[in-house]
Amino acid sequence: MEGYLDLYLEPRIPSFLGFPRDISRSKAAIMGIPYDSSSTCKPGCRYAPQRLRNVSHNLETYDPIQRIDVAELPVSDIGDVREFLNPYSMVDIVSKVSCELNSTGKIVIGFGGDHTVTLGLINGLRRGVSLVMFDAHLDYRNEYPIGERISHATVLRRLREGLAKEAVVIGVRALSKEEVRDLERESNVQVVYTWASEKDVDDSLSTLSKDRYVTIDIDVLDPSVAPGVGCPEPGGFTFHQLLNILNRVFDGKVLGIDVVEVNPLVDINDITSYLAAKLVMKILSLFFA
Ligand SMILES: [Mn+2]
Repeated sequence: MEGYLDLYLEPRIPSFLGFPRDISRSKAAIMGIPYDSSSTCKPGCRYAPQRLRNVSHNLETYDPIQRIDVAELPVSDIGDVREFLNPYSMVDIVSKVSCELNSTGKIVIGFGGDHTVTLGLINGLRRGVSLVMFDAHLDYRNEYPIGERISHATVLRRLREGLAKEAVVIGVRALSKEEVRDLERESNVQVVYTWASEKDVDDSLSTLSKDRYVTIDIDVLDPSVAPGVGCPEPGGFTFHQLLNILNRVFDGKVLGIDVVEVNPLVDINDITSYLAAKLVMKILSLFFA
């Protein structure tokens, strides 16, 4: 059990907000998963973890709403999981690392990578989490591309095979008719479209149990706000709309969280990396509020 952190992770400098690698005094641990083998539009999100770390040093760390300095929180940045091409080995390794962190009581915070990394992160925590997923897409295909069961377009489908006992998917606005057909047989997945009301969001979240895992595909935001994504989809949230919903998600206990699909190779002036870094800072202040 012990020792996966040393075996499978490489330290990264600079770390996110200068957080130490040592986990002995931290309550949350950030890990990067530079994996984008399943990107079907444009690859490049393997570069996101280090880009987020770099830009984090240009952001103010004081949160005027929670009145805390995020850089002073008990958080570690344990580095990046070594790179893998094969999705099965990636899921296996990420799951071992997230399990080790969880067994020492740490909140796990993952930086993708493409959305496939969520499978490994949750697999290491526990089976049967309540999933809150922010995504423009439903990611509920059975195979995508044909023959590929483990990819960023099948994540929700695979999670529903045991890892997530229920799910609320928020910000959806792009899905196939096959996904809609298959979803009609599902009683434990609720889809909250981008055009839904705040009450719809609250009603859906209120059905979830308290052990939550949150995954944020950054393409849930509007492409004008977050242009650096592989598959931009018009009609998304603003940053503040996302934060507003996240606030309500944190009413329940959150076991872990990830931010995926930031693609620095197609970004403009690092807008999306800055946004994702700021989002992680907001998430940290919610964890420690
Ligand atoms: Mn996704």
